[in-house]
Amino acid sequence: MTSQNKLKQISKFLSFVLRHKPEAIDLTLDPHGWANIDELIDKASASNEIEDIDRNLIQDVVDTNDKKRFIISEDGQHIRANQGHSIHVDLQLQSSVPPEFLYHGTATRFLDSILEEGLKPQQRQHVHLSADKETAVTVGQRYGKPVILKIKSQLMYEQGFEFYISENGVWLTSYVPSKFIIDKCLTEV
Ligand code: HQG
Repeated sequence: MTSQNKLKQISKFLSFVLRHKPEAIDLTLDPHGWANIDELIDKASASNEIEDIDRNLIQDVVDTNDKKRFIISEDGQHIRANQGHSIHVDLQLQSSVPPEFLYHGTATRFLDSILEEGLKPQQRQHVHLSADKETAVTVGQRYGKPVILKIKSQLMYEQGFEFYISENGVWLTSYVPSKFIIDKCLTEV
C-alpha cells in the first residue's frame, strides 16, 4: 500500500473509533472525546480492524489530513476528532457569533424532506455548516447530485440558536428550521 493510501486508511479508522465506535476496539473515550494514544495503538493492534498502526503514522495523519480532522493534546498523550461525532462527547466549544450566512451542502434527493423538516443532525451530534460554498459542494457530493443551501445564520443566532466553530473551522449547530433556509438561493451545481 502506498503511504498516501496508508494514511487515508488510518484516517478512516481514526474517524471510525474516535467519532462513532470506540467500543469496536474496546477503547474508552473521556467525556470530551479524548483517547489515550498508547492505549489506542495497543487496542487497535490487538483488533482485526487495522494493521500496522503506530505513533509516527498517527502523527502524520494529524499533520497532513486534508480537513484537519484530528488533534493531539498539548502533552502529546491524547487524540480526538475535531468534529463529526455520532457518540455523545462534550468538545467544550465556545459559542460563537456566526456570519450573516452559512452554507450546507447536501444531495438533491434530500431537498424535499429538508425543506419540510429543517436540517437535522441525523446520526451526528450537530448539523455541519461551512462559511464557503466550495466546501459545501464537496460535502454535498458525498451523497449524490449536490445542492447548496444558504442559511440565515445571523438571524438564527439573534433568535437564540447557538453556533460553535470546531478546531478545524466547521460551523456547528443543533438544528436549522426550514424557515432559515433561503429557498430562492438553493443552488444546484
Ligand atoms: C441530510 C464530513 C433529509 C444532510 C463532511 C446530509 C462534513 C436530511 C445528511 C461532515 C435532513 C447527513 C458532516 C432532513 C439533514 N431530511 N435529509 N430533514 N436533515 N439531512 O454525513 O453534513 O469527511 O451526517 O443534508 O465533510 O453531510 O467525515 O452530515 O446530507 O463536514 O470529516 O442528512 O462529515 O466530514 O449526513 O457531513 P452527514 P454532512 P468528514
